Parts: sequence; structure tokens; C-alpha cells
Amino acid sequence: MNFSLNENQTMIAQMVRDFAEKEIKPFYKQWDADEHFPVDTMKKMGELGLLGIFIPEEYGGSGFTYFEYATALMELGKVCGGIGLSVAAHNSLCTGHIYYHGNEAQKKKYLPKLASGEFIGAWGLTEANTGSDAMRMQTTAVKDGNDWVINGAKNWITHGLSGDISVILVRTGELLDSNGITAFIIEKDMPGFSAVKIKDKLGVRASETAELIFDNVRVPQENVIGNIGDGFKQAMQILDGGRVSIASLSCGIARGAYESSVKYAKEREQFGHPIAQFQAIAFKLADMKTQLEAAELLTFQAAYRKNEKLHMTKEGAFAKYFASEVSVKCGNEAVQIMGGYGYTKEYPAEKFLRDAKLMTIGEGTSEIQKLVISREILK
Ligand code: COS
Repeated sequence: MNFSLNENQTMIAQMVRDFAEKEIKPFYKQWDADEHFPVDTMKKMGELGLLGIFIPEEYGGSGFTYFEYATALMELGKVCGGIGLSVAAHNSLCTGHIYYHGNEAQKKKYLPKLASGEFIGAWGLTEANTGSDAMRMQTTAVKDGNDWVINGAKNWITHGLSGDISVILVRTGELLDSNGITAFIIEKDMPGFSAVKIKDKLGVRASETAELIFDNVRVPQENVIGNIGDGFKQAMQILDGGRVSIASLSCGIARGAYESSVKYAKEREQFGHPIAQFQAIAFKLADMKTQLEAAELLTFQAAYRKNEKLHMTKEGAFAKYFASEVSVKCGNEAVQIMGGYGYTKEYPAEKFLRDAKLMTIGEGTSEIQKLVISREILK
């Protein structure tokens, strides 16, 4: 078992660090303040190969594994959770769904554009009234000739407004039938499709969130992914992999919070000493670091199983559950260690905490991860 980063991971980590230094760090506070999703920055990440990380080169991707993918997200999380979230949603959800479940024509048509950043890809499962209870979705698709006509709405969709295409999960059968949901590819300019930005989020504010609205949107049969009725199981598999990306991002946020806390604690003096010399603070740092290391190990375990095509439902949930909760703890402790400064936007701690909170909610809440884990260990 090798616990070091491999050559590709080391290279990707350095590349993302260099990119973040120049293209994200100078701007992220403004994006956060304005809730601005920087499409140009996404496009630049496409040029670097970060928008098709695990897509094979034959489809225009970088041809890496989930190890490199996890590493890239860990580096992005250290700097801006919002940008990291968009990269995660683009890669794991939209692009991943087409790659893992699409047919050859769909892969050839969409993957090169998604991997290069020419297209930004969104993914829609959640609706206003169905978050955790995904199966109860209300948006429908009804067959009409060679087309499907879609009506309804999807909510909390990452870059749903700026996305050029989206993969959505829609009811084609009876309510609560696990074989009654189908995945469709929607193109932004299809008549009847619109999107509205959701504003005033607590964190990940550089990542756009939108409601997708479908008003008699006609979608050709060729845009159906896989078989009619396979969508729910496809979505569950996509989320198994997606949870590795949220775990990775959580580790990055936790590391950012930890590293900035160490720096602050060594510089900040009280009672005539750097506060790092007081056990009250040193033990907080010890706890943060221990939990962070454990979160990274669980994340790479899940990434390993994904790479090896092994069943990884519970390992993805372990990683997502643990790492996201650790990121909130580390963000919270960073604010506490920095005190009044940590409570202001002058220091990064409060943003780590705000961004981290979404990690315990998106792609399945911590409570849903515990449900998934308990079902897996008891079956
Ligand atoms: N991989 C493949 N198939 C899976 C699966 C997985 N990880 N998880 C479930 N399935 C299958 C089941 O085997 C079952 O198949 P059959 O009906 O043929 O037996 C079917 O899917 C339905 O599963 P289940 O009965 O477990 O459905 P439930 O409605 O009870 O709940 C949960 C499933 C709660 C796990 C699911 O709704 C879920 O993950 N909710 C959270 C959704 C989420 O993460 N949303 C956030 C999206 S933000 S991007």
C-alpha cells in the first residue's frame, strides 16, 4: 500500500496550485461577495484538462484516474470551495453520467466539448420538494412520436444557468417505481427550457446555483441516456462516484482551514507567547490534523475502489460523510483560533466554514450517508 502521491498526482497538485495562485486567489473574495460564477475561469480550467480529468483521451479528456481527480479537488478546496464545487459537479455528475451511461454517439458528441470547457455541464436530480427522497420526483417526460415532452422543474442545480447542457433525471413511469425514472440530455437552447439563478447562499457563492424549468420541452429520443427506466439506478451510481469528489473537496477545505490556523497560531501572540504554544490551541490543531489525515485516507480508499471498478457505495458514503463533517469542524475551529479576526472576511476562516457546510448537504446529506452506510452494512 502506497500512501504517497504518485507522479501524476504530484504534477496535477502543482499545476492546480499554480493556477489557483494566479487565477483564483486574487479574485475569490470578490466572487464570494458578488455571488459571481466566473465562467472564463472554468474555461481556462478546461484548457488545463481539469474538466475531463477521468475521461479517456479518445474523448478529449485527460485520461487520469480518481486519484488525480481527488488531488485536483483537494487543491481547489484549499483556495475556493465554490470553484471546487463547480469542477466537481461538471466532472462527476454531467460529464460522468454521459461517460458511464451514454452511448457511443452521445460520448462522441458531448464529451470532447465538456472536457475542453467549450461546454459547461450541469446535472439535475433534485426538485423543490424532493431532495433526500429523490425517487418521489414530479418532473415528467411523456413520449410523443420520436420525442419526449418534459414538464416540471429541478432545483439547487450547480451552474444550471450557465450550463450549456444538463443531464436531468425525469419520471417516465409510475410514482415510486425505481424503474420509472429516465436520464435525458438537455441542450440550453431547447425551446421551453429556462433557468433562474438562486441567490443569497451561505457559502460556495462562486458556484452558481439555479432552478431549471421545463415547459413542454421536446427532447429527441437520441438524447435518452441508456434505457427508459434506468435513470434512478444510473443516478445512484453517479452519486456513489460524485461523493468521492465532495469528500475530496471537503478535505481541501479542511486542509485550508488547518494550514491557515497553524500559520495564525504561530504568529499571533497573547500573554507574551505565540498562541500555538498554549495547549488549548495546540490540541485543537492536533485534532484538526488527525481528522484531516483520516478523511484523506477514507477519500483515497473510495477513489481506489472507483478506479478498480469495485462496489464502492459504502466507501463513497464513508468518505463523504466523514470528510464533510471534518471540514465543518476544521472551519469552525479555524474561526475560533483566529477569534475576532476569524469572524471577519479579512481572514479566510469564516469562508472555509461557510463553504464547508454545503459539503454536509450536497450530493446527499450526512443523514443520507448514514442511511446508505447502515443499509450496506446490514444487508
Ligand atoms: N447503485 C445502484 N443501484 C442502487 C444504488 C446504488 N448506489 N442505490 C440504490 N440502488 C437501487 C436499489 O437497488 C433499488 O433497486 P430495485 O428497486 O430494483 O431493488 C433502487 O435503486 C431503489 O433504491 P432504494 O429502494 O434504496 O430507494 P429509496 O427511495 O429507499 O432511497 C436513497 C434511496 C435514499 C439512498 C436515495 O434516494 C438517495 O441517495 N437520496 C439522496 C439523493 C441525493 O444525494 N441527492 C442530492 C443530489 S445533489 S447533486
